[in-house]
Amino acid sequence: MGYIDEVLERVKTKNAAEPEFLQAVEEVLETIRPAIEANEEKYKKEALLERITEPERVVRFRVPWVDDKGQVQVNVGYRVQFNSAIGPYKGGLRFHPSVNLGIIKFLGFEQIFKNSLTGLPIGGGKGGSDFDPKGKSDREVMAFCQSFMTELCRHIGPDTDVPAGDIGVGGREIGYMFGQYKRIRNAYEGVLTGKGLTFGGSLARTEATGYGLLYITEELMKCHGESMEGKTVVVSGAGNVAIYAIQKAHQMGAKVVTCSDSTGWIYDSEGIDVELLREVKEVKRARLTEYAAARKSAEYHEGRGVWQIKCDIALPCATQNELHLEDAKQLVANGCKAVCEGANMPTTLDATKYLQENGVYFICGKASNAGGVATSALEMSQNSERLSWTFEEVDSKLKDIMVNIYHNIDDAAKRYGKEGDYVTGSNIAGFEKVAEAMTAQGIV
Ligand code: NDP
Ligand code: 2IT
Repeated sequence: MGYIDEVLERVKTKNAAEPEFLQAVEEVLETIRPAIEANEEKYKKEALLERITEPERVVRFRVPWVDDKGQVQVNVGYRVQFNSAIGPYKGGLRFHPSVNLGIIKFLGFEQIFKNSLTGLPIGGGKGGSDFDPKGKSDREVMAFCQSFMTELCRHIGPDTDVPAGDIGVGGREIGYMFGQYKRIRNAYEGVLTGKGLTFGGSLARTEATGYGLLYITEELMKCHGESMEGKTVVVSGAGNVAIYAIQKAHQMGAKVVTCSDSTGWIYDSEGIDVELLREVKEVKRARLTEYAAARKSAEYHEGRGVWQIKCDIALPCATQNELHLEDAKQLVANGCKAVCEGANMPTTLDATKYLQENGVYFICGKASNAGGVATSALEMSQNSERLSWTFEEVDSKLKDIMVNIYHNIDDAAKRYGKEGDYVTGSNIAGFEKVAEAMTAQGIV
């Protein structure tokens, strides 16, 4: 058995109850095979793959808080500090009832390679809780965030680990957590990103993941002799990533006809009205039924279904494993040309394979959604120099980063004779930098 297969077996045995983590590891290890085989003896002696698949540190803690009825509630908090070879741990916090250690580990593992692809000095980490912000009052959310940070603040710092948002964590939650960190540590520092603009946040961070997704999609299309103009786009999700992906797609002359949330989805033949969507989701925190009620051209459907709509480009922007093999078949049958992931691991492994084998250009999340964390790293730079850059400055850096990522993953795929396989290209390009840094730093 070769080195990769030995490690894969061991990872599967040790983490048998963590299917999402195993899925993420399998995708990376299977595709970096040619890069590993070129240096197999060296990597095996250094146990590089055993080290890269084992988090440097996992913190799990109790989060007690009091609800509006005076009842004490208890949630679980996590921070997985996965790899600090190229910089301080960096990655979001997810608040969602489905959160468990395996999900946070998969996200932390992905983050190592994504952060490497940005070209910026950030390591990989992720955290969160099984707390559900849905239906909670602002006071309850604040009570939870303060309790969560009371424990988390011992483990993070601006040069150690810098969390940010993810599902269920946006500007409101980051604000409450920043306030509590500052109060306990008595330090005004850039320990979180995605902060409000009045207390150290960066312009364009809110938009960055969605905008970055469209910048890389546009570059992909351009390099295949196409433009975004006039394209029909299908988007899933209706949160931070989806909203700004839709906005930028429209600015580029495409028409986005769908979005979805955890209960249903919208088909809007006139194109999604972003301002209305923002009002429903960002301001009212309501369901998409309110969008449909306010707009004649919109149909609301319960359940899932956006991938059945005919499109040129599909952008999954909700959550992991939301695009299955049967969805991939439908997309191919409808003539879809490109799938670029805004969410983390939204496409199952068999769906990915099917899309690639049927000539659909496919860019995986660790490349295509890297604009969010890249802009977080730009927020860290601004905090360090105690200055704020203009929206245009940040946005133009973001665009350069995304275009560079496209060419780096394209080149890496070509170097290993896998032209057009952007999953292999992303994983190899992300891995090479981290592996070199780990080797140089000795056995740690
Ligand atoms: P939000 O919480 O802002 O939005 C998530 C959206 O997906 C919501 O509309 C939510 O529905 C919908 N959704 C549908 N099904 C599910 C489900 N099973 N679990 C959770 N959400 C579901 O999150 P983001 O937009 O920030 O994140 C979306 C994806 O993008 C995630 O995979 C995240 O990891 C990834 N990502 C986020 C980045 C960021 O900067 N925020 C950066 C890079 C990746 P509802 O409205 O009903 O809650
Ligand atoms: O998945 C991700 O890259 C994020 N949720 C953003 C992380 C960050 O640190 O901005």
